[in-house]
Amino acid sequence: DYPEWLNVGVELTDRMVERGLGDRIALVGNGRARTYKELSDWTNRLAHALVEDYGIRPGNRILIRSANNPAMVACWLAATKAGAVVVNSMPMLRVKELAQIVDKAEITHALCDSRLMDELVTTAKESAHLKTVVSFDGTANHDAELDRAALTKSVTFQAARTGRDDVALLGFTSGSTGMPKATMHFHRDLLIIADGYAKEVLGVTPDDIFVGSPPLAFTFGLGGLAVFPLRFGASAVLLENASPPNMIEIIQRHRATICFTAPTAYRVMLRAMDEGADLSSLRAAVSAGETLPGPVWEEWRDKTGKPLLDGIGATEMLHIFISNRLNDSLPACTGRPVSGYRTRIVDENGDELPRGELGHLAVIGPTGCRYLSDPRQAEYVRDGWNLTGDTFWQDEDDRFHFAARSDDIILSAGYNIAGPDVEAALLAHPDVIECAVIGVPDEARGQIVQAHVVLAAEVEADQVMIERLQNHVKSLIAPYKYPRQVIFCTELPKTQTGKIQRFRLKE
Ligand code: 3SK
Repeated sequence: DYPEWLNVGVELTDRMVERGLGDRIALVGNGRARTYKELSDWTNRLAHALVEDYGIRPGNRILIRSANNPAMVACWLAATKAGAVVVNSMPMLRVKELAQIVDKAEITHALCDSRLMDELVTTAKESAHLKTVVSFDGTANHDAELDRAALTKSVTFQAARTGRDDVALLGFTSGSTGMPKATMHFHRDLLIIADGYAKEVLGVTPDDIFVGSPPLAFTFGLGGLAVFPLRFGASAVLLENASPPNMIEIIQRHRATICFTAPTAYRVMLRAMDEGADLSSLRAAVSAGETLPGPVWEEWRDKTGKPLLDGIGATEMLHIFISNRLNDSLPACTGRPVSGYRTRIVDENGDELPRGELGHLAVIGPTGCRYLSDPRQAEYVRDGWNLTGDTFWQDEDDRFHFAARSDDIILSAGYNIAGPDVEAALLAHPDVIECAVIGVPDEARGQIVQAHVVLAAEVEADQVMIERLQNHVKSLIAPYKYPRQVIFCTELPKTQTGKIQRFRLKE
């Protein structure tokens, strides 16, 4: 039940000041902390500049290019207050990828961290749509074009009269297939994910301090590191460098209470705890974006006494829609739907399958799925149900269990093998840092299991190690699942949001 006229930029800033939270810290980053009152004033000044100096009007599509820092959040909120439709993008994107986004979303204006201008200026030169690129200062100095324009503006701003169902955000899928899709999200969607997942699953309060690694350009990061803290008067520490060692240092320094990151980083945190790192301030640790192996969940619970909260989300649905709960969590299990979402397991025809059977995960809910002018809408959304591309099964207790991305089920000698089962077994070996499992064609078996493994630095990558890993897998899971081929590598191909690109290993 949200009011008909709603602007999420206002809700996350000015409204918090009205609620008496103005003196609390909202955002920390690049050596400075900003209160809610400062964030409200800052975003209002920026919004004036966007409207008065750069001609931004409701409905204009704006791209923001930055690493995670408070200035990026301020630009996003200011553009939203002005009624623009925002696409957040990552610093790693190059001209080709930027041009795809600019074309698809018909971007007219871009706000860019002054340290990252080159690629965007080149993109604008070649674009029929993008005409205005404005720099902002992502450091704490406030000394770039937009900052200077905002300096003298008023700290009050009459936000655009946006409807709750007006589009506020375009989320681009990570494009693991090379053809990114844009998903449309309304002003109300950004509140729904906070009032659903963040309230119900995390129980966020103003005393929480958020930290994490996903880029704000990825809706996992925008929710977890901006919308969730700001909706509840909590604080977020934003890191331009969110490498696991940096995150560990920041968690300890700020006594962070909620962390959003991926399983690989949690594995590094576990090793750091062995070396004495104190992560006891974390009351909730959210893992998504990749499968969380059962052994990592177990070790985390043993060391911290708390569960690692695995969940599945999608840019299409804006955020996490199935999740474990702090008091209801199991290893190798994704949990139950978040309030407001319904999920089911279906066959190729969209018919629901009985409990225990593997099938395609379908989800329906208030936040999606609406692709921006894309014929693939009909392929991925049937009768309102979004087919996520994941293979899952549901147990008798209504919990959902991930098997594999539907493309990653391996059919070998009549067996269905879920690549993530083999990966979890390999990851339980102390010498394995990361791995990815795929099926490769084989004359006798149809497909065989091939593992790509990154070993710890000091370990010899030889035939003895291959056999050791194969025997290790056979000792943990059904022997027919063992990797008949093991390839050692120094790193795995990943999307810019950190997902392993198994399709590139297949290529
Ligand atoms: O894993 C994802 O793709 C995702 C996307 C958006 C929000 C949350 C998640 C986990």
